[in-house]
Amino acid sequence: MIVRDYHEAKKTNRKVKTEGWDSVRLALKDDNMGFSFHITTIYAGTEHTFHYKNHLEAVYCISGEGSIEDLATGEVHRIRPGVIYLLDQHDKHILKSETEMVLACAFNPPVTGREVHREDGSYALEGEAVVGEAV
Ligand code: 9YT
Repeated sequence: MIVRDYHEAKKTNRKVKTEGWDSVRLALKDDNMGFSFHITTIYAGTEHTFHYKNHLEAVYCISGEGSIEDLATGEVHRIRPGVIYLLDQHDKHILKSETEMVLACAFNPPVTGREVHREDGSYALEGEAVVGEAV
């Protein structure tokens, strides 16, 4: 059994931080769970284009308000506490926050902890060339 505390993990390199969001990786590939689990905080009033071409992702909103736009259809969905979105089609999307949003995220396959967002909004698969600075 593995037990971790978010409040401890966020003081370590499990926390990655960018200008618009931070994310604490509570479970990573080397935990051998078949998925990774993150608590992501999206800062208020920010907008992000993400496209996880190599991963499936589930995102559950714990707190905060915003929206997600499906870039394939133009459909916009409200995000508020209790809502989950499942990127079952590797859906390219824009996530917008009105207030700070705290999200619980699971990735399949699990991320290793070393990925950075590439310019196209995706994460590389393990072994693929990664261009950009580590966050
Ligand atoms: C909301 C969202 O897509 N979160 C993804 C996790 C975060 N970007 C991370 O841990 O890299």
